Amino acid sequence: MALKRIRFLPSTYFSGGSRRRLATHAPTPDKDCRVLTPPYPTLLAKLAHVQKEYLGSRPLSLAEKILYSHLDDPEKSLNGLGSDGKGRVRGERYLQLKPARVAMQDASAQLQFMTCGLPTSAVPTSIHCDHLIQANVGAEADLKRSIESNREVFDFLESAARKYGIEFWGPGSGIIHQIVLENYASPGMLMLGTDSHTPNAGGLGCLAIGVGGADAVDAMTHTPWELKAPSIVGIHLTGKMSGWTTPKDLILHIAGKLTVRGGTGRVLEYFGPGVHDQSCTGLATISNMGAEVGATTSAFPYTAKMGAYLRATGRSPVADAADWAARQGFLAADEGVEYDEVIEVNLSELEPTINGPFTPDLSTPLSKFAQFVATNGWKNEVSAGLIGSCTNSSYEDMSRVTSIAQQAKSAGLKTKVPFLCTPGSEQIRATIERDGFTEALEDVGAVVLANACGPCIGQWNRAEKKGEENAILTSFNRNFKGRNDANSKTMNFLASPEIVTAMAFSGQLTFNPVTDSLIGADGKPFKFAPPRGNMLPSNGFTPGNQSLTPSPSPLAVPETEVAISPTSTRLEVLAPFPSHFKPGGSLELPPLKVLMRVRGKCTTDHISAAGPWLKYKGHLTNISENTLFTATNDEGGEVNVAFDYTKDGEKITGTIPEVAKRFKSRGEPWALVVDQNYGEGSAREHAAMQPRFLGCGLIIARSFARIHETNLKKQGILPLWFLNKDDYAMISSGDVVETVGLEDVINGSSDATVRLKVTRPGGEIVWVETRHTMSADQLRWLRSGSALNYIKELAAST
Ligand code: MIC
Ligand code: SF4
Repeated sequence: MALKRIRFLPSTYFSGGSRRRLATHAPTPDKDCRVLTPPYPTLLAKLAHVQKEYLGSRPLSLAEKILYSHLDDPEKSLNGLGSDGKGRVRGERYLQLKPARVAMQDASAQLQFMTCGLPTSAVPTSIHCDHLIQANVGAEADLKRSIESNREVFDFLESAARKYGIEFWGPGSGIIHQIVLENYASPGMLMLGTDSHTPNAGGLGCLAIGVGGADAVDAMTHTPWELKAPSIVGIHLTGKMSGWTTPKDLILHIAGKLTVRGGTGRVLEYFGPGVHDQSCTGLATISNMGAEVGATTSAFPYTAKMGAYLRATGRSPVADAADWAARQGFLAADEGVEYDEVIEVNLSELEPTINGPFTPDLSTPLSKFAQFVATNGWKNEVSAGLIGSCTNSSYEDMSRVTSIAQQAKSAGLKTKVPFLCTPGSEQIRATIERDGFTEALEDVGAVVLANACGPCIGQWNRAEKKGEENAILTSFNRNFKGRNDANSKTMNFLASPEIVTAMAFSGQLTFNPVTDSLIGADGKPFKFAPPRGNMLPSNGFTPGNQSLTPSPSPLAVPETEVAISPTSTRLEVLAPFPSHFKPGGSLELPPLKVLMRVRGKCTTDHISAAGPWLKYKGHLTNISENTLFTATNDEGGEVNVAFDYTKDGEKITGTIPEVAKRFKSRGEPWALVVDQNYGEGSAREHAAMQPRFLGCGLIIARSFARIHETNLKKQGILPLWFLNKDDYAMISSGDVVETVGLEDVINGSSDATVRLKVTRPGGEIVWVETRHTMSADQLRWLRSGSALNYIKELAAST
């Protein structure tokens, strides 16, 4: 008998007045740590085996230790290396890994997992409802409205979680990365999350990697998950931070140095005395934003402060086990390890930093920011300050921000502009409320939003400044055009929560709280003292509304009905993508017509916009209506314009999704030509699924961002890199592209390359040389039409 589906809505959640005040503040209970503690002896034994058989005595980085101890069958990944340790792994070998945990945000991998027909997830898994809560007036009303308007999706996610034995964190429980840090991350563990900021769990010494949903499905189905062994950049931290400088400033500074492409294919591994001074949550901020430089992830050695955080969050047994593993040398790099590059940062010299607008790597030290604003001729005006998000909503952040608010209050000041605060989790919300921070912030004008992503991902019903150029300051991690309020003229400057808060009291973009004064209510100059705070609450954390915490390791309830209405506009069963190849036919792609040449920055936000569109994440047909619609066409420079050509060569202009749909309706597969770092930003898998759904088979780029490139491969799109970047301009819309050599590559010929035969509308033919990055398995996905098709074929043949 099918179980009745549960309608999700924790009614107790809404009791109370305009400010939720809980009557009691019970301490956060101890967790059952049996599943949460990594099997350190097993991991160490695997590592010892790998070293003995394949690596010799070469000193290892921390990231390598964690990766190698999670290898599936070491022979498959490292064969031929030799026990003398000769032979390069980094940047060359594909590692077949067994991640220990998966976290999914909203509707991400569930639909794909469902099509595999397995009864339960192979590894502990959690679902987090955080991206769909729209910020409007404040936590309570916003949450209530968002639960109503997204009920169908939340019901779907809750029932999928129940069916497959997945821990379900419903709306209001918090943001995926904060919850993972508070509950699941542990030192030395390898985990995946369907979100690019999954590396946030690095704050606890976990090697946490952001992936698309199809990669998560690998881990959930016990299929080895493949990663090209990253190269390792060492970041050596010396000196001490002081005053206004925070971990956020460190990563803003590093983003400026490395740029949005500098981390691609690399792990950023921090070492040196400066690591041990940072709080666990401060390290989480740093690793969270490693995503902004495209890093695979960031790694930190185990520190005493990580142990303290584990104990404060009810995980003493995990801390004890990690203390032991650290004594065995597992949780830090070996002495004498060679990094591929070393970046030196003296924390004593670091100053508060502001990055933006429109890209997270445009980095300006605070002392030079006023000049930067003047040079650009921007209005000296901040129009809103936003703090929180998964990047910066720790207890420490909130306590330091509160110290600024309290100073302002005693000077009789209130924030001059809307000041919005997003707690990262229910535990943080409840703890900062208990400790009086919420009241202190509200007293000076803050609006506390629901524990969710909210304005960070465009879920911000912002009434002011529509269509107007304006500047906001946020403690978020991304600042692409239109991301927060759908206004492409809103400039989002990223800074520490402390700087955002101080500037919200000034309302001026050129205000420097380190040196400048404001005028207090008494008419006298008032200058902020540097913020102060506590890493952890002295009275412990309080969990808040415990009905939002799922019971640990739930058993799968296979008879649960996961209903998807055929008339739903929000959810749609996924139909497999057909293979590009005919059975027994050629293994070259069919001829593909070029849809457009995309100019410049094209992030996953450009390919599949967020905000209101997120509600269609479970419905591929509907969400595909936004495909590439903020991308710029290099032929003419217009946004959301593509061309179709009649047989007589007449040019018909349409929006990008319109023209793509026309190609699809004519059964014409198509290709895209794109610029540098295509698919930068998020793990948003739709940015790969939508083009594939509309008929895309090939994307040729000057370069790709890592997660997106893998997502394309998973969905059966071939990503190729121009060997000569200038060839980008040689291919135009309407040209027909044919692959030559793909068949040899698929057949395993080791030195084969893929060339492109480009036939222009007039019949002229040009050749373009490319480079591919496809592993043997990835070629199998391409052949099958998608990785999921391949997993199903494998399952059917065994
Ligand atoms: C983001 O910060 O861009 C997101 C929204 O969290 C994305 C996830 C998504 O787009 O589904 C991410 O970081 O991967
Ligand atoms: Fe949510 Fe923003 Fe964090 Fe992405 S970056 S998970 S949207 S809070």
